[in-house]
Parts: sequence; structure tokens; C-alpha cells
Amino acid sequence: MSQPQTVIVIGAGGHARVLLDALARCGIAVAGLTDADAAKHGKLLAGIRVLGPDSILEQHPPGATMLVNAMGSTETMNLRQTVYERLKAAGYRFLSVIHPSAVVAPDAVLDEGVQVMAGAIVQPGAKIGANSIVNTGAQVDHDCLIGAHVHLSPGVTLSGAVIVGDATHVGTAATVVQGLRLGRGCLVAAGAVVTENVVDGARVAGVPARSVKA
Ligand code: JB3
Repeated sequence: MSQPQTVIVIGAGGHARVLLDALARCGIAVAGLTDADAAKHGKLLAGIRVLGPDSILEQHPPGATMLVNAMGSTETMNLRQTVYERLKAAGYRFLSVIHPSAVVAPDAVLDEGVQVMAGAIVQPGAKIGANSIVNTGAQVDHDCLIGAHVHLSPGVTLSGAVIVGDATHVGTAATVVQGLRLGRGCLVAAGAVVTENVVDGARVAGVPARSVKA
């Protein structure tokens, strides 16, 4: 990005720290962060000030401002999706962040606000939907189709042509065998090895992965 606009990061937690590092390495200056926690207001995160709650965006109109969504994920993608949709509805656009050490094939398609973190790999023909995270060292192989608001946690491996539905969370170091489909709003536990399709809203864990109760 040649940076004609002010960049503000939404959220000042752990994922924000990782994003600030990636943005700095990309040479993108950040004007400040917002956070819902008043105790963080006025404090610095990696040298960048937490300006206040999201309402301070009133001072930064959509036409002159790009946002970075620093809501991460634990078990669900709800908060990250809600923040994205609320601020999109207010007219803002979200910057995509690609760490310089990530490998992204030239013909891979990344929608608005996608974040590809350090050491991640996105292979040819892959498509990543809006507001999704390919976290540290995750691998998305050829022709995978990833929905919107998806979190691929650190070390996840998706073999070729895997389909992942919107708002699904794939836990740390989970593996999905080629050609399978994970539905929308699924939770794949850390370390799982998925060898069968997973239906919408399901939670699976283990090797091989089996359905578990919430
Ligand atoms: O696993 C890895 C590598 N990273 C995880 C990441 C993907 O998700 C990380 O370990 C955490 O599990 C999680 O990081 P995240 O989302 O940064 O969580 P946390 O450190 O708890 O920070 C979230 C911040 O968002 C807190 O400071 C909240 O106060 C703030 N927050 C919550 N709702 C909000 C809102 N901030 C704004 N601006 N607006 C909100 O609506």
C-alpha cells in the first residue's frame, strides 16, 4: 500500500501485537489503535497509542481511513465477524495484511481484510474470503476455497482443494486431508486430523477427528 490514508487497528490484544509487527515490516504506519477496554486507553502497544473506544473513529471518516481488524479468535469467530460487519456498514474498508515472510501464489485470491501471518503459505488457485486469518505458519494448499471470517490457527495444514465454510475456526496444528469440506461455523480442535467432511456447526477433535459435544 502506498499509504495515502490513515491506518487504525481495531483491538489492542495479542493479535494486534502480531499485526503491528507485520504492518511495520511492510512499511505501513499505524496512527493508533482502538479498544473496548478503557484501562488500555492512552497506553502504548508496541509503541502505538490506544486512542480510545471505537467511537473515536468519528474523528477518522471512512473515506480517509483504512482499518485493520485485530479481533482474533478463541473458539468462535463471532466477535471478529461482528466488528468487521459493523464497521463495514459504517462505510469503512479493511486493509489486507501479508507478512513479508508469507508465501502467497500470484494467482491466489485474497478478499478484503485477509491477514496472512509470518511463514504462512497460500498455494496456487487458493481463495481466501474476507476478514479471514491465515495465522503463523499455516499452510493452505492448491485450490482450497476458504470462506469469510475463518481462522486458520498457527500451524494448520489444509491439503489440496479443501473447502472451509464461513466463520469456521481451525485450531492450532490441525490437519485436513485433501478434497474435504468443513462446513460453516465449525470448530476443529487443536491437533485434530480431519479425514471426513464436517457438517455446518459441528465441533470435532482427535486423530482421526470425531464429533464432540460443545
Ligand atoms: O493464537 C494466536 C497466535 N493468536 C490468538 C488470536 C488469533 O486470538 C491469541 O492468542 C488470542 O487467543 C486471540 O487474540 P486477541 O483477539 O487479540 O485476544 P485478546 O488478547 O484477548 O485481545 C482482544 C482485545 O479486543 C481486548 O483488548 C478487548 O478489550 C478488545 N475488544 C473486544 N471487543 C474490542 C472489542 N476492541 C475494540 N476496538 N472493539 C470491540 O468491539
